[in-house]
Amino acid sequence: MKRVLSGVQPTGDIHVGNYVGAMMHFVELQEEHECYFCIVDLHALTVPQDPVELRNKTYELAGIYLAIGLDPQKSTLFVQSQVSAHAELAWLLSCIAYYGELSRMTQFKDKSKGKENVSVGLFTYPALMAADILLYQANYVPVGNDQKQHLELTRDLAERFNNRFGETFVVPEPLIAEVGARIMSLTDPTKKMSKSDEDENGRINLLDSPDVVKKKIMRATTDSESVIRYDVENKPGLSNLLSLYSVMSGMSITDIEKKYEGSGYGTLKKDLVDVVNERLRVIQEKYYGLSREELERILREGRERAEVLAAKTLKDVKEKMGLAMF
Ligand code: ATP
Ligand code: LTN
Repeated sequence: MKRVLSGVQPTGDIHVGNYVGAMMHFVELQEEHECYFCIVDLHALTVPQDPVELRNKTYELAGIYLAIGLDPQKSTLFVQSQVSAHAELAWLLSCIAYYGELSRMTQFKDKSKGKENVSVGLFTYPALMAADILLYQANYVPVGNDQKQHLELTRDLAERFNNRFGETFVVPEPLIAEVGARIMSLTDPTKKMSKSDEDENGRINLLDSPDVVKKKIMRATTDSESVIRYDVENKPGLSNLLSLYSVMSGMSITDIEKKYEGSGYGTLKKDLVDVVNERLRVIQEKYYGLSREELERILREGRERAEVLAAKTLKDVKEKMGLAMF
């Protein structure tokens, strides 16, 4: 069975962009792959976090993993910081990575722009992400479009290591969906929907109430025409709603265009509210039925499984790099 690994940061509110761009695919993949999904709390620390909030968000994300349909019998769910091999391999890989290539990462450039104090961790973030993936010898990494460059770097580091020290790492492939890999902000469709956006109306959170979802979708920015047509260039707001509709309903964009031929934006938006709310209702019902004890038990078992595989790779890496092995 091919192996899959992905991670999500326990920060902000998990939104429909995270869901349709990445997390929804985790659920499909667990059926035919050996899956590892982690809560990347060490990545969260690259920008200042309130300690109490960070811990709460870790439980929240674990709950969301289960609520969307990840099954701990099929997938290994764990917290990154609880498997110390991640931090250790990240250091070793940061000694293989070049300063120049990390400087070219667009996420680093975006997140550091205009900030006076930027942590070193934010700069070396992609080496930690590479460690997450390479430790488990993952074949596939399901992510949203914004992570493409980090995946390319991970592949480069794996190949560089293999060339220098001998075959060690599987070179992973990104899995990026054709529709939904880049859901845009509802209020500014030129920006991606983001957890860290100050504008709460730009995103639909998985734990939003039906009323809030309705308000956000009905107010979403569109254009002044009234033709329902997928055209990212000229109609970015409407095209974003069509993508969301398509992935959430399973209908193709062409079929949706046909269904709403002659209808106005209001009709499409109202139906989209129903499609989204129905999906969120199922997720929320499950989410609010989970207990902290249950989540801790699942994450503890996940850590134990993850540690076995991670330790094996780390030992091999240290041996090959010439670190003391007695
Ligand atoms: P931030 O915007 O604050 O950087 P984020 O929303 O990107 O956070 P992450 O935890 O970094 O959240 O991402 C989790 C997963 O969701 C990643 O695979 C990422 O590529 C994907 N993702 C994030 N935003 C979107 C989006 N707007 N559309 C599709 N996928 C997304
Ligand atoms: N960098 C990713 C989160 C992330 C990740 C990973 C994704 C950390 N480690 C390993 C896939 C595989 C993000 O910001 N979305």
